Amino acid sequence: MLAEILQKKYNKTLKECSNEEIYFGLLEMTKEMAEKKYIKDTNKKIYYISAEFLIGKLLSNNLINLGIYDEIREELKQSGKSITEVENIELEPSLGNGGLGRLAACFLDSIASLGLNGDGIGLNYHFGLFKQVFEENLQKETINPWITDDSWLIKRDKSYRVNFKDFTVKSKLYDIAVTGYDNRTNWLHLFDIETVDESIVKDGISFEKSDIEKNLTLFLYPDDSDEKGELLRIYQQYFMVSNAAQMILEECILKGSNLHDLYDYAVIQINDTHPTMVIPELIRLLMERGIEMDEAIDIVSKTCAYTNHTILSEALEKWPIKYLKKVVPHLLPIIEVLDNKVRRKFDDPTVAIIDNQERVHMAHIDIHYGFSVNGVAALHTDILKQNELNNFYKIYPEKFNNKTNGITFRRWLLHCNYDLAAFLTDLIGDGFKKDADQLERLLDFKEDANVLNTLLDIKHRNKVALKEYLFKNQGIEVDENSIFDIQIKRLHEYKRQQMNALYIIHKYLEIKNGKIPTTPITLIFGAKAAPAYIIAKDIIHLILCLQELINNDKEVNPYLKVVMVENYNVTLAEKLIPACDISEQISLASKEASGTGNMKFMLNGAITLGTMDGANVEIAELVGEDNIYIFGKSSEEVISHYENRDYVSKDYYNKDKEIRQMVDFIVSDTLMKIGKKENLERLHNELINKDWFMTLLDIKEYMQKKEEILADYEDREKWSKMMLENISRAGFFSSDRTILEYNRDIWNV
Ligand code: GL7
Repeated sequence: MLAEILQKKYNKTLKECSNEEIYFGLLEMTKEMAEKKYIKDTNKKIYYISAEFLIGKLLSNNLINLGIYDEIREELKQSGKSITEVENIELEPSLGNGGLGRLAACFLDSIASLGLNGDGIGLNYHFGLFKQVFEENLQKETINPWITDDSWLIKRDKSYRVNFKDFTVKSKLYDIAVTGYDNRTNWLHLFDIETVDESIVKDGISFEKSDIEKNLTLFLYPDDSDEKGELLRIYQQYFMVSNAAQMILEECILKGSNLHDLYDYAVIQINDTHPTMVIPELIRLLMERGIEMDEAIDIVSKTCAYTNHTILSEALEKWPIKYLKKVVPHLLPIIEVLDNKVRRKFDDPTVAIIDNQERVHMAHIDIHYGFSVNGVAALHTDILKQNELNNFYKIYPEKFNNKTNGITFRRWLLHCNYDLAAFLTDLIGDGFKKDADQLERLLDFKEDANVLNTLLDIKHRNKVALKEYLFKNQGIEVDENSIFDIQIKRLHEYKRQQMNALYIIHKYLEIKNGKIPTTPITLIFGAKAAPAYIIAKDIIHLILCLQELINNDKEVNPYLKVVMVENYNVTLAEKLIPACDISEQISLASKEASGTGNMKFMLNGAITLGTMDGANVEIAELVGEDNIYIFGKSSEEVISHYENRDYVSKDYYNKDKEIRQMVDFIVSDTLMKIGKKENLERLHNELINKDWFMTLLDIKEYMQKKEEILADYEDREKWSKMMLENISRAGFFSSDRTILEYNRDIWNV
């Protein structure tokens, strides 16, 4: 079939075609096949509204889900072509930031793969988050264009008017097909406007923030450190939800809803607080269509459900009323009524929607006027109930529920680790592809030396593949016979990349003093820092300086290597995860709501070194303490330190020589020669005088555990058994399981 398409499109045989031509041929073919699998149904539909969808490249994923990956791979091979090289042509859509956006993408995949009727709704950011480049050991941001003339985007003949205070815009809709694994197609709806002007972006990622008609969908999370930036985010959010609300009502009416029964036709999942304005917007639209306010509120409350993804207060949005007045004054009377109702019912200012500083707490709207509130891992949901949202939990215990996150095994096993998937299929059949729990069958081979050795072999091959990829794409050299210790995730102090960096300093000094590791270690990082997050960028600077120092020191580099990959994204994750030995999940307990990288690593046979935080807790329960390396203070201890304000990092610094040595190395002559004084001094000072995420509290235990896991790596048999345990128990983290739970407890479609 591919051959025919290429013949028609280019008048060439497969052999004669370039990788680019093959890619565009496959794109056309896949889009057509996907569209045919769309089922127009009249039943209730899930609408997953999210500011981010970190979907990654789509070609292989779609070929797998349409059941033709192996066939195409073979066909290409016959003609001397490689699917991996064809894949390289595709640009990764840059529509997300981190775990929250990747989760949304996994969820869409599972919804379609389970045959459920459900679409995603978001925005079509032209330049995405940003593209990270390193210059002088610093992160610089540039645009990340990903939209080309011929892409996965399908332009639809659909448009809505969205009214802001001073002007109106007309939206236009693009769809991306979401193919289910051996199942139906759903859609990811991305809204945009025609007037966006890419040429206004100058000098990295700066642009005039007040010209909304030109900049509305340029970037995801534009810098909001000033008023114009905050206003732009409100414009974006309202644009997203107004389109969503209009589309949902239109679709429901077409299916036969009289709007009084909206919740029989639609359920809306609000992914974090960015889409919260959909609640007042829907109320407004229902009132415009003649429904009384009280009833409209009731209808919308029965239609909307909210997921909380973090307890970090910086991420719980609170919009000043004065800004909302400048952008969407028509929502304010509704928000005020919602607030009044709450105030009349509950004599507790902490649950009010509008606070005494005239700010609107978006999460409070969701909790009062949605029917479900869920956290994303067991520990996180407990913390919401018992601490962060305790006052709400006391009012609405029935609304709170947990939905532990998951990942799609199509992308994070079948696609990214083809050899492992093939080996598992030989061993236990292919039932696990649809029923992830069947991975447990692998446990029957726990004592089988051949199987254990093959797991080690596959890991080795993946390390070689990563080595080649990094060399070819980033000019980085690594040793496939070293231990690959990997930390890849957004850069944030709570994730504590700085703790890992301090450990590197410790190792470096040890080696300098003649203590040589048995097996060389390669520490790999990948992380973007938010452009306005100064300390996060200083941490990147520290890691890059250590990379330069260590990789150029002949005394040290045979045993220790530091690699920070540039512009970490889904594509890189797909190469890094299958090659990983040690998975770093070292957040300060209580702060990582779930984490999903931890699950991807486990599934691919990496061993976790982590704290009892987020979903690590559930991983530990599943694999047992012999198959995971846990350290650090518990979430209770951490929360009590915050409540009593009794953590003083300086005390840890003063009382421990080893800690002092590592921390002070940041401002040593050795490092200052390589790095920037201002950045290194600021970070040094932050660690000693603030250390808000308690690096120094856990670092000694971390170092101890790391020595333990590194030593255990030497026992290849023991290690391979741990790998097998981890892979076998990963079934629970399939997003199919998560989505079945959402559907059972929340959506009921
Ligand atoms: C996050 C959490 O930090 C992360 O722990 C979680 O796995 C993810 C998906 O639920 O959501 N919250 C958040 O704001 N981002 C996340 O990745 C960006």
